[in-house]
Amino acid sequence: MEPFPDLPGFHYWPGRLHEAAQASLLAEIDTALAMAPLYRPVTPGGKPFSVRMSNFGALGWVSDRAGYRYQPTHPGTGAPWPPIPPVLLNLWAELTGWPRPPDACLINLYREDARMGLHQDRDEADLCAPVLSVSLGDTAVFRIGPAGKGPTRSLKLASGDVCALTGPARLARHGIDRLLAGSSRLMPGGGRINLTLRQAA
Ligand code: MD6
Ligand code: FE
Repeated sequence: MEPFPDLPGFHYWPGRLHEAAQASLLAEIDTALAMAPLYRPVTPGGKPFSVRMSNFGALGWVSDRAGYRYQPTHPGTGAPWPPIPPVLLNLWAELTGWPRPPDACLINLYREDARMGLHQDRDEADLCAPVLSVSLGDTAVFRIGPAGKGPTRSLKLASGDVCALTGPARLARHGIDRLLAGSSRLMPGGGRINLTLRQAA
């Protein structure tokens, strides 16, 4: 569905992953994170993100004093990122219909007080390819508005919800205002994981 008629290209599939699928995806993420540990990046200005990050795929999104970019290895371990789980590749193919598979999947972990400022996803080579987002764990207040001037509005993203920025909404400004702590029991200790699948190269 397109929840905002004035933001065509922003697609939303509430509850797309059922509970058992969420739990098995979380288990796959936990296994992969043992090889590619979550870390706290800094902005180019040197400010730590409140979110912790890692990646799946041939390329991973990183940020440090040198800027934002995609790179093939984990900045801490120097090892390649783990492969993107097949369930996510299948979801991409089914929901986006894009002819190429994603080569990057950013993993964002939010604990209770983490948030993500309004931004555009524009570090990818082809800004026509969609970005697909999967949410697990606590519900988040997601904010989205047009690429240029124009009002933002919010939408709650719950565990199992999937959304996509495509076509005219590909460069929409978006971010996470806050989590609704305790809204899901999926993750031990609470918190939220967001996965964003992209075609980076
Ligand atoms: C988040 N999401 O949900 C942050 N980016 O934690 C994003 O930054 C995002 O949801 C591109 C497309 C969809 C998204
Ligand atoms: Fe984003």
